[in-house]
Amino acid sequence: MALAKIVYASLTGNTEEIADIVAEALENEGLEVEINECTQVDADDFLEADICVIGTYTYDEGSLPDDIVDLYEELKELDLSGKIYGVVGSGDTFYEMFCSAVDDFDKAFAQAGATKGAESVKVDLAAEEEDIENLEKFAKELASKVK
Ligand code: FMN
Repeated sequence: MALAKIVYASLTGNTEEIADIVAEALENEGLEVEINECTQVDADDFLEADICVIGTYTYDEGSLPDDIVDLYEELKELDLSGKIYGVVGSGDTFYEMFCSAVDDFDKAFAQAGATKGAESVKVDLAAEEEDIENLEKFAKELASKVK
């Protein structure tokens, strides 16, 4: 069975909830899913996975969350060729750099040689019905790449 690994950073719970939605949707596609908060894992844990997913919020003026910076730096140095990746996250459209951390991780995975399996999903604060549909579609697309 293919393994999907989801790693997330979340301060107030929105991204954690988004990661949980993706996890459930991937399980429904028949994948084995491991989900961890970013301080509990190292980037090279992605080497065991077939599908690599990052969930991140965005902080001050488009910064990465402090908790996920180390993982970001490690990720860029890995060789993830042959892996499928996707990135999701929460931000706030009030800010100019809406969900820019999602784009940063998109570039980091590409730099590591992984293949993008689905367009990133950016959520304004907490996921609502339409976001949940987008996240489920995201998961389906990722799963279709390893079947
Ligand atoms: N969201 C953005 O999209 N871009 C930003 O630059 C940004 N800066 C923020 C700065 C501060 C001080 C705070 C409190 C929030 C900021 N946000 C920004 C919004 C958070 O990303 C948003 O609240 C998100 O839902 C938090 O996710 P979490 O619940 O998983 O922690």
